[in-house]
Amino acid sequence: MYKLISISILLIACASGEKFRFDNYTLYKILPANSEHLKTLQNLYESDERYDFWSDPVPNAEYVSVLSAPQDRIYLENLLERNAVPFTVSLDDIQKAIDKQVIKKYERNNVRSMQWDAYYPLEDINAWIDDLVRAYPGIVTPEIGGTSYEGREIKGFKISHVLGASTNPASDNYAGPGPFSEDESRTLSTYISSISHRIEIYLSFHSSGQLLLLPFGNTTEPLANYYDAMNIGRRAMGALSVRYGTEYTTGNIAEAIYHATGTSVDWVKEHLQVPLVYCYELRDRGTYGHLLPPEQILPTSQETMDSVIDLIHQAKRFGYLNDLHNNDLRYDFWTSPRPLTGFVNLMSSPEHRNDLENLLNKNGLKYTISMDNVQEAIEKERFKTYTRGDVRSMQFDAYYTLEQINAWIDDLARTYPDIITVQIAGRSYEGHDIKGLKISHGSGRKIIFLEGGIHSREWISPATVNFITNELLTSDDEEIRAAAREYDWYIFPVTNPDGYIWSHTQFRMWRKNRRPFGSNFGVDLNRNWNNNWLVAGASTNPASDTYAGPGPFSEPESRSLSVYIRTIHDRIDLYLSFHSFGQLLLIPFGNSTTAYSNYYDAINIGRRAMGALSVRYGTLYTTGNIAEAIYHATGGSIDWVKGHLNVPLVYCYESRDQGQYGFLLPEDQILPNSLETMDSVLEMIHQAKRFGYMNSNSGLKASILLIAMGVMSLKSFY
Ligand code: 0X9
Ligand code: ZN
Repeated sequence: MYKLISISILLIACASGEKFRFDNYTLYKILPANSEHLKTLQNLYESDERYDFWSDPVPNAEYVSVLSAPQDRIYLENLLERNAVPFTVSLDDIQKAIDKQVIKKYERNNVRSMQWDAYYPLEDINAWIDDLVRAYPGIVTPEIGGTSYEGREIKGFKISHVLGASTNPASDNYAGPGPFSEDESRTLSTYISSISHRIEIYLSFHSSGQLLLLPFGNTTEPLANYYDAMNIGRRAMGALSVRYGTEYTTGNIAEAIYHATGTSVDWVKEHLQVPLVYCYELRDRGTYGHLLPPEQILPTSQETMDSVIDLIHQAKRFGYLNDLHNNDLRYDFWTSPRPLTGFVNLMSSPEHRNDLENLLNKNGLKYTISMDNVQEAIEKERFKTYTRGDVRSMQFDAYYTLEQINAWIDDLARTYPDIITVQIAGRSYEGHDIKGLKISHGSGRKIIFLEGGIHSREWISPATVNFITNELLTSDDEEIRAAAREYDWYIFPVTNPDGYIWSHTQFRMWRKNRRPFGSNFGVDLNRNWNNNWLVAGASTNPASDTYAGPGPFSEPESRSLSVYIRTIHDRIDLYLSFHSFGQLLLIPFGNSTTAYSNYYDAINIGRRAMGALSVRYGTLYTTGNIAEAIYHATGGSIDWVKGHLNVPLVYCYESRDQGQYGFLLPEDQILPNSLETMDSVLEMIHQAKRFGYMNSNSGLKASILLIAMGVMSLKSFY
């Protein structure tokens, strides 16, 4: 957009190694009044390299800012006068304006020392970013958008609570030897793509001209949501004008400022289909141009901030920026929007299908229909009956009711009286036991805890947990027998009994418990635990499927289960929570990607275990932190177990599949899912030991011995 400084000047500057001085360089504000004037300026722009055009001679330009070297002034003024083009001199000697630009020093480790009426060097800005990250842990996280040609990081940060070129290298508009030929634009674009599915608004800040520009730079055609974007933009510029009366013009790039392609905003809009993309050309309108004086910095920033806030407000009014997942009750999200999996499953009733498809199309979201009629798949679900008193009648390729699972647990305790004791971890809202069992071959062992069925519609969860139980009791496999003997296993297949019953008898897709709230029912028991309760990914609306409840541990199920777990927590080495679906292995926490002490161990062990899971059928799981992998979601059981009880290894399985059947996983996949999961649990134990976890007493003795040897060798050293 800006034209070059004469080549000779640049050469002098580089050759001398000194900072170039602009003494007596003059800034002109030229005011073309007709097309003849414009032509004169356009000829000059295209053919004369001596002048630096700070703004372009575009049709309808109110003014054109041009910088001239002292020796070229006379030629310019003569040309303008000869052609009767009106002009004024804005700055007689721009070096004086440059000298006035106070560069303040940022005081390290003190984010409050940053001033808003000064310019800062890169070093200070980067130091300030680092300090922000430290000053706002969990809110501000550093982001590296790539690397510059000279090897500098393109540093940025994320704030989160829960987007007329030249082929002449001498030109200021030189587009480079090819698209993304430059490290800065290429690496930054790669970075932006990586988060693009979550970008709703992309703002690019430039100066000057007081313009708010919309893509594209080569066409004025109203593409995509052009009129929405224009409408939102103009309203926001109204908000910008309130404070100081600064007037901005909102328009399409090609229309407002000449054709210019290859810009960031065009790419972000076209390739990433970000809904709202704007380019600000900040103050002023040619008086100072790029040398905006310090006393205008703060006012410019303030009015811009006003407009950004209004942009968000208006965008919401026009149906953008809506967190459909936690706000729109018309759709049943079978999975939350998860960055790592790249898909979201949701179920729509017939009457809301059109609205949904329109919304998706409008935002350029691709989709397929996995199931046209969910009821048909529900009717295909077959049940087997468990014969009381006969533990062998339990099948592992079928789903069972709560009654049958509980009867089987009681029968197991009678069949294996020496090693099994029935455990009751409290009662549900409707008074059902939260029934589980303990498998123990002796006292004092470390505990592996299995939590199933906290979300009632995820039927594969209790089925898998029951399979593992059976394996621990009946398998001939040496590794399984050893695992059964080495640890105390505490197993609760259905931790949300009321919901589970409801999903069998009334509503197959029920997720929460069944406590009534007015005309609504149920709290999401995996949002009700007292760890960052209601911080992110949860709802305050009892009608929502992610309702967090009236308070942390407000629900009898989560409260009593947590009390129960606390009584044995110091022996728990591994806690596994079973959900479906999506094929993920998740680690805490639901609102932060900050690496806690054994974060990398947990990822390392988890990924190796998922390698083992994939052996049997090639099923692939992704291992990651909850906040990163599945969106922010707090108040979940594993976060509390890790955060409050400091259990070393804590994982959440999201079992099969990846959205083909979702919660309606067909019977012929139950056993395969259970088998591969069992493989992974064994590998998890194996890897955990290699990393120094889950070691029974013999392991402890070995490390004491090692320390003793260390002390002895130190002594001999001195
Ligand atoms: O959102 C959830 O509760 C789980 N996903 S699901 O689709 N089964 O509902 C993930 C739980 C992850 N753990 C925590 N958020 N603590
Ligand atoms: Zn779940």
